Amino acid sequence: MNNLAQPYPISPEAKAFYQENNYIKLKQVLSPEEVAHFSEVISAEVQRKNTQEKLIEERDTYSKAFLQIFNLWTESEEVKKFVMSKRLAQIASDLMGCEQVRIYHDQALFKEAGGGITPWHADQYYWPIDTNNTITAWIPLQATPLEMGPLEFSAKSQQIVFGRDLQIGDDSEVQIKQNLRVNNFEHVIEAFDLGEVSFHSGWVFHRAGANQTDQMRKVMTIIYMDAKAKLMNPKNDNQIHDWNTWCPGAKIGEVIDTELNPIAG
Ligand SMILES: O=C(O)CCC(=O)C(=O)O
Repeated sequence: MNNLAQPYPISPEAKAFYQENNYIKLKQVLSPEEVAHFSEVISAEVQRKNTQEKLIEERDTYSKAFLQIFNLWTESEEVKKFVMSKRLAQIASDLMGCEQVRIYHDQALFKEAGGGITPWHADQYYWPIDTNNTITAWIPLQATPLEMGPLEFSAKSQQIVFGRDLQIGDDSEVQIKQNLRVNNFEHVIEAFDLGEVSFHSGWVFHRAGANQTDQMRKVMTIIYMDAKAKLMNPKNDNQIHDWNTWCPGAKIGEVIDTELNPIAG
């Protein structure tokens, strides 16, 4: 069944839940056939583009967390259909309450068998974007039980400023974990059913556990921003890198409207 061409109604309750908690998990966004098809297509791209040669034991925490392959939509027409799909873009706009969304970039995040944790972090530390209306669709390409390292969220933690200046790594895992405990936010750790997709905002803190299974945890992610989002003056070197890589040519104070940032849907 072609779910991706159909709308996915977002109820006022679901939108309110997202606005309050800055994450949401939605079931049956993709049909089993779509998951199977895009798993095959995206896995082939990851295999083709992967340059990681080190054994897991020889890598640092960040590189143990996943194989990370970016902007597959620019290289494969089939992936482009997925990343530009109406359904995913409509969910992203409805949750954020904006008219349209643009692509910031996509990334496949494949946590290998025996792959390590993804440390606590907030994504927007990396992004020179002037709005909080940013959202990531985290799309597992199989059912994802707890042992495989599904995405975990600290509900409502977008309210916390501490940790927003930490890049992902050993230090962010320790410091953010400690601070979230003190603040007592709910730590949501749940499996994902086949076809289930989560959406989280740029400032909500999240992490993932290690992959303790002997299977790859295959995940595709799409980062969207409000179509009206503007480029801000970068606040750190990672944001300068992002500007040069994901929206080269965009101008500070102007809408991020480069060839790499089309309106999705
Ligand atoms: O897939 C993971 O392990 C982490 C994903 C993540 O942090 C994100 O998509 O923002």
